Amino acid sequence: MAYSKELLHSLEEKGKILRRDCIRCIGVGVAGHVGGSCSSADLVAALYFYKMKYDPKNPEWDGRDYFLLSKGHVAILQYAALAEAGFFPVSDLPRCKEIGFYLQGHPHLGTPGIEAGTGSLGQGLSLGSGMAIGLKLDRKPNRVYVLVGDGEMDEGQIWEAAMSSGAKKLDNLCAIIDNNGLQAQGRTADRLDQGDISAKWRAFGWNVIEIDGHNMEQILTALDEAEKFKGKPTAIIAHTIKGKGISFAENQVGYHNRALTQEEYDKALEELS
Ligand SMILES: Cc1ncc(C[n+]2csc(CCOP(=O)(O)OP(=O)(O)O)c2C)c(N)n1
Repeated sequence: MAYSKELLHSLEEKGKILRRDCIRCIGVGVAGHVGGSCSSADLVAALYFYKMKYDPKNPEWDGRDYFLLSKGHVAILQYAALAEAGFFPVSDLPRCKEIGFYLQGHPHLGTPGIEAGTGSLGQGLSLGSGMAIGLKLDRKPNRVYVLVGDGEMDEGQIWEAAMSSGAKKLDNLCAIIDNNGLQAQGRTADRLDQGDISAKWRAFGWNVIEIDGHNMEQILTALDEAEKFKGKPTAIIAHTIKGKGISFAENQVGYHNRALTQEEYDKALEELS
């Protein structure tokens, strides 16, 4: 499908806005997940502002699609998307992680638009798989999207969920793998070499699409193809850059979860403006 330049540009801008919101959320002097938020920002922008159906005034709307942030440590990115979509005020974002506040360090039920508590890595795809089975049993057209980290794929539970979702032909389920090549303390390939991940997902019975996770046209094409594809769940392997959009954080493992100095904070916002 051909997408208009205006659409692609507005979604690329959304990606930048989400990154800026994340930086404001993190603030100065307190650790926050800069790297993994920025690598996933374009994917999340496309989901919330192009692909998914939802109603911010009625988060429990029966017709909604489901999004699960399996890499729950980048909760700020989902909060940014939900706020920009109108679920709650953008001005609440900097209060994230305040004790007792509805925006906590990891997603939890009770925050408008959050479908499940995540953050203990490895669990989101199992949750999404169960939701997809439930929707099929109810003969509903809603779709389920799960964002998984490449480091997170070291968790065995991901592969249990991949195997059962493939076997059950859950074509209403789409896993998006943020393949930024880094995890908390090093390169994913050095910690545990996962080999050819496309071949692995395919072997588990999935339709696999590989894209540049910062190319909006490729992202939209993949999401549309995934929706059309019948008989198998789809895994979108998105090749991304950790820290994308912030020069000093790009591809730097040190910015996985880092407290920014005032200078870094200002520079990040300037670069994303
Ligand atoms: C079960 C579990 N073990 C450890 C952690 C701590 N942890 C948080 S993020 C992270 C690295 C995740 O890497 P990746 O999935 O590649 O995330 P990204 O690089 O996209 O931020 C780890 C080990 C956790 N949240 N859950």
